[in-house]
Amino acid sequence: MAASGRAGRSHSKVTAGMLGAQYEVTKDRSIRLRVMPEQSNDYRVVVFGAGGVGKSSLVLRFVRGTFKESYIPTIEDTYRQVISCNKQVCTLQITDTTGSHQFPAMQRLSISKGHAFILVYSVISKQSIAELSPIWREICEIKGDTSQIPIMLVGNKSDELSREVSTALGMELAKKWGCGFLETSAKTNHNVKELFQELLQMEKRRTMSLQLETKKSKSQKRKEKLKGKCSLM
Ligand SMILES: Nc1nc2c(ncn2[C@@H]2O[C@H](COP(=O)(O)OP(=O)(O)OP(=O)(O)O)[C@@H](O)[C@H]2O)c(=O)[nH]1
Ligand SMILES: [Mg+2]
Repeated sequence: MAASGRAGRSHSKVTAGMLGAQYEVTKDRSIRLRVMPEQSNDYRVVVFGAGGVGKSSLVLRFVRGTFKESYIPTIEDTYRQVISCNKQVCTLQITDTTGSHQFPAMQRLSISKGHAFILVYSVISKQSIAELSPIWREICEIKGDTSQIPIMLVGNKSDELSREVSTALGMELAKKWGCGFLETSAKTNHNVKELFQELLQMEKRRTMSLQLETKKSKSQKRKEKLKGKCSLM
């Protein structure tokens, strides 16, 4: 797919994260976008939500096990984890998006390429739950039938005491949208792994798990067999 520029004049190529897209800067300095073919053993999860609700914190807590009090707004980042899919090794690609609403074209592309979605609001901001509605509408518009798509609604910052959004309100919205629901805290690591586990379990077309089911080698099997037969004297 060529957005602009002429064929055969490519200068440099940059691969754009989970989208599998390549941007080519041509000699006349125009940018050409190429969407690469699907990588069948990739599973793409996209995280959406308003600025500052804790999208990056949740992803970093899950991927690296870390948490920072400081706030650096994101443009777009992609992280990769190896997981098990249909008893094979597969790559879980997590795209952490911007909360700034400045790049609607990027948002649409992320939705069309995404297999599953995490919609995050902050329990200390009523505004942040309201800001998810346009994203939800866009997912419905682009994907059509959302009943087959794993989607989790997430109320983050559950460790905070100054709540504006009750658990009941979050659950009600999730029921209305027909998606999963959890309250999390990236800060205290509450429900973070569970969030990704639940999302993968919602996928009906593949059997996915965060745990790798590796095949045991012959010598490992023999060792285990021997262990079973031995007893301590
Ligand atoms: N108390 C508390 N603070 C959190 C939690 N998660 C994130 N934060 C803080 O909230 C601020 C924003 O977090 P980010 O993860 O950068 O938010 P974001 O949604 O990625 O923001 P954008 O990239 O701008 O869209 C940071 O100061 C975090 O330390 C949480 O679970 N509890
Ligand atoms: Mg961020």
